[in-house]
Amino acid sequence: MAKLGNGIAVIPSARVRSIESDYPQDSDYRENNDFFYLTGLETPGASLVLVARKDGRNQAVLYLPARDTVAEKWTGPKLGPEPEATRLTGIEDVRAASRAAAEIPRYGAPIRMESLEGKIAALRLVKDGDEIARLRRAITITTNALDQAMGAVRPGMWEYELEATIEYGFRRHGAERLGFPSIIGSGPNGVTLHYDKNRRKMQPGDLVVQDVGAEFGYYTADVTRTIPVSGRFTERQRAVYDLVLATQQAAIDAVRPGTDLPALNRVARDYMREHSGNLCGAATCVSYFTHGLSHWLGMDVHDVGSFGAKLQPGMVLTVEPGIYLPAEGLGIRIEDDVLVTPEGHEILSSGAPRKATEIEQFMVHKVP
Ligand SMILES: [Mn+2]
Repeated sequence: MAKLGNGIAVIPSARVRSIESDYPQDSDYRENNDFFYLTGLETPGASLVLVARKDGRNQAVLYLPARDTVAEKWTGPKLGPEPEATRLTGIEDVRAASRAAAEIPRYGAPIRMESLEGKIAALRLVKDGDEIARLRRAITITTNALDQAMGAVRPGMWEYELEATIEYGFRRHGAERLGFPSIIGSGPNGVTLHYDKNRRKMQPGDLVVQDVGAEFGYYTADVTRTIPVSGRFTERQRAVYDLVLATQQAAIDAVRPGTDLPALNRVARDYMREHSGNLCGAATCVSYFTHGLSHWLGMDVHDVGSFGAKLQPGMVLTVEPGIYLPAEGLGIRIEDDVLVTPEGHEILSSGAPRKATEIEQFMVHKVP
């Protein structure tokens, strides 16, 4: 309401997708993030109306579709415009959605229209305790699944088998869905940043890039671990891996209130440039670090919020340097999820080992 000042916001819920006409990944309903952020509800056909007035007589109205007993025989009970909705949301004024079209124009004559996206994005950028608890849960589910994957991976396994192992771990521990399609890129597929076909048979000596995230309570993790399929890095793989890891650590060390994502990106690239030696040939390895270092993380994997915003406690970002050498079929990315705290930062995804020796120790007893 404070961000609106004087105006009316209409936030519709998401529509139900059709498996025939939309070809969704799956047929479940996922709520519009901004609607969920403001209401905590999953209700197709609903709208939230916020009316902010200069005199402070603010109004919040939740429009919910009437219950349909015939439809409920197929898809189960739904929340209707009744007192239960007030109890769940804290919104006193709940009305039937059939009234919305006639009533919304009466809240006031619009002088100009603008998108609400930026205003809600600014709110979503700084997470509260409940949001951070959801993120922690999503991230713990993800790192546990990556630990399982480390125990399961072996030469001869297909990428999709490793994908299935990880996603089984997600679902088994309560994740509602994936935050994004799982990237399981072995050998040469590791250099394709968003490779998600996952159809190659993994070979002895390969590395496999696993970039995955469980979604829990509408918040998603985004963690990448690159591991040797045979359980040990080659000397060459280890040298490149250690540079990516040290670059990531330099950037993570710089995360604190007051800095920003462009500054962290510079820290990472400066570090990698200075420590490349001749590891990547004539050019420095920065030439093969072909994506950004960080993005915001939250309800969306690439969460909303201004890229240039100054870091403050409660923001959550990824730190994910990589080096991709197509000529060698060698791709390495390490990605962690980092919470900005008053003192500096906390790595939320430290449940999955990152150091090469820790990964090898973890795998040594599990790989035949
Ligand atoms: Mn990411």
